[in-house]
Amino acid sequence: MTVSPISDRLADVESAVADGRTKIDWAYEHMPILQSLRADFEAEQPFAGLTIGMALHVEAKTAALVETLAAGGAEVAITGCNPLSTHDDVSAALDAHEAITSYAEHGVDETGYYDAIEAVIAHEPDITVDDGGDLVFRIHEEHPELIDSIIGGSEETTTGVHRLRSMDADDALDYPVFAVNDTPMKRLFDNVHGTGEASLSSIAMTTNLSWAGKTVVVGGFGQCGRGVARKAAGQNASVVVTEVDPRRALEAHMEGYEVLPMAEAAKKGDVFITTTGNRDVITPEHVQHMQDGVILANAGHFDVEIDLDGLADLAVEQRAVRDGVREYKLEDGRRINVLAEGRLVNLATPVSLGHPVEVMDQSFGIQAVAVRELATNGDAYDAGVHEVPDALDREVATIKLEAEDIQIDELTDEQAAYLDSWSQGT
Ligand code: RBV
Repeated sequence: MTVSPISDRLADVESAVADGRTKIDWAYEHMPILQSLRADFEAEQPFAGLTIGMALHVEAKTAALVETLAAGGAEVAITGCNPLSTHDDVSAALDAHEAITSYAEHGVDETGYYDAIEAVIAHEPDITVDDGGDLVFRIHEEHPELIDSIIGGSEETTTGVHRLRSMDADDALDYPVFAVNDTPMKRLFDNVHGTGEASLSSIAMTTNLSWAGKTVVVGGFGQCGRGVARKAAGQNASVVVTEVDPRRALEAHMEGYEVLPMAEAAKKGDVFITTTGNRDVITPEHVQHMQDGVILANAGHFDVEIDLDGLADLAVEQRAVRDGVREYKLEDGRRINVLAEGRLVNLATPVSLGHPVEVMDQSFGIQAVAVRELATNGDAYDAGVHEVPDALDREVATIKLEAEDIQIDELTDEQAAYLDSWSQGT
């Protein structure tokens, strides 16, 4: 089915556009990296004549990225990458821009979600920007005829990069895609601080409950898990970590967290937050061990980490107990509360705002330079997953340091020579 842009679907477009505009302006005001890149793009027009198709969480920071690309001459078509993370007013404000079409709408069902992905693809993008990989996968599955004219893509998140690498390993990825997630400027900030802060604040705002004195079980100790664990500990919670990788488990142990298998952690936790990127991290077997009133939340990209079907089978009753909280009542009376339908809690509760502006400025700064690299130098990259060139990561870091007025040292010639030489010992 064809989907029309969001503006055709809202009752009061004008007030939505005004509200969205206010949100975008606030975010952009705090995004010095995008401001700096936008000034360059306005002068150089690197995207003139190009169409960029995007599927990202459509909210204010993302909008600032989209407008930065449009300022560089791009036509942009965008939709969401999760049905619950879209802010309709921001989507409307984007759609009001003459070079931007936004199809994103909050709360669409699965059909509406994929129809909107199709609508973006119908713009025949030269470059794709994904968070989770849906555009790349859909194009490969349903529209392979477009691949020849696609310069390349970029991918925002761990799960998307993981999917792309599997595709690449199967020789099934037919255009180059930059792994934006894997850059230091993204991964060490957005994944750690962004996921940690936004997950905890979304859970706290949704439940109005305190972290202090709680036992928080963190599923997975990757970049996101360590952020969630660190911030929860910082809020005076006791933290338990579950892992499948022996080195990460040891790392969590050495950071001072208790490490347990989920079946054991299930008995102790008050709040469970999954960050693994894998399915079935919390299953009905785990739920059988849980205390009355526990809170289950997922911070991974897809809603597969908590087995909600299994939980529904186990429950004798279900009801909404607060906005964004669903209670599953078990036969023996215990209540299990699931936030945001098991979708990424940092973006998908009714009060979630996504990651803080500062970290998204970094991530989207990398997105912007990655897209610029494709537009200006795309021929240099073969089909497959590519690291973002380190020089681009440094460029974005340098802009940020300048904006923060932080000075650092430079290597002297002698130091540079020393680092390069293998003959200098004692
Ligand atoms: N993320 N986006 C936001 N626009 O508010 N918040 C988080 C936003 C991204 C983040 O970079 C992460 O990799 C991805 O969402 C998970 O879908």
